[in-house]
Amino acid sequence: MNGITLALSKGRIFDDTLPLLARAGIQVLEDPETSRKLILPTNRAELRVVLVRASDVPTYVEYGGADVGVAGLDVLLEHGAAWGQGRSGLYQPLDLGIARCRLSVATRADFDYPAAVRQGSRIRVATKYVQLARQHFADKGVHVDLIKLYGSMELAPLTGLADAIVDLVSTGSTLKANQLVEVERIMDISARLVVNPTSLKLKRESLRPLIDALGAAVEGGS
Ligand code: PRT
Ligand code: MG
Repeated sequence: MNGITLALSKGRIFDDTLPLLARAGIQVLEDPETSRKLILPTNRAELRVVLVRASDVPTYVEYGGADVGVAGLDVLLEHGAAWGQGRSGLYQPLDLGIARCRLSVATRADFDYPAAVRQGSRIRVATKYVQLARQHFADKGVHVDLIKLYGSMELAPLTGLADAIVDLVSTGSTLKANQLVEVERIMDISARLVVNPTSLKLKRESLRPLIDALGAAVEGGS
């Protein structure tokens, strides 16, 4: 593949990346919400966008299915932790400052999380982010049983599946609508640009200007 392939996920990553691309002079020529295509052309003949699941972006970029991608720090850290030594073979040149949220612990209002932590109780935690949750509670010296879920984490404390969840929060309205409270903030999250290191070497002449233009778009924005 001679041109550059950029991996994005549909939804907030795509929506928040578009304005940055626009500031870099790049337009995606098809709307993923109406098109069924998974490969979208841009106004730059050498640049195409592929649509993948948010959690598949690091995998695509790592194995060279895409040269560059945009992924949440949550996805990158969880992927890197699973990969080993807390890092993957991805070059991470830019914090794009988009799709901002935080990774937090939430419980039912009637669950006394500080007391459970203080007493050294074993807490059942449901999450999509098993690696990040394991690290967080290990650092705190809290004993947890982790339950892996793929979605609707908010349901777990309401049904008695778990005492707590580790999930992303942005406005807090999802937690509120489900009568859950955020009891601990684990880390701030934003989306990052990730680049395949081999692509950067072999396609430096086209990749470097793209990275620089996106960097300038981030600086110029806000
Ligand atoms: O849906 P799919 O399984 O394919 O992937 P995904 O859910 O990971 O994708 P997507 O598009 O939902 O999220 C992509 C990235 O956006 C995440 O990896 C985060 O880095 C970032 N992001 C930013 C968020 C949020 N904000 C966010 N609020 N991702 C998810 N949420 C969810 C959260 O999980 C919870 O269910 O929104 C809900 C809470 O939102 P509030 O506003 O009610 O607090
Ligand atoms: Mg989603």
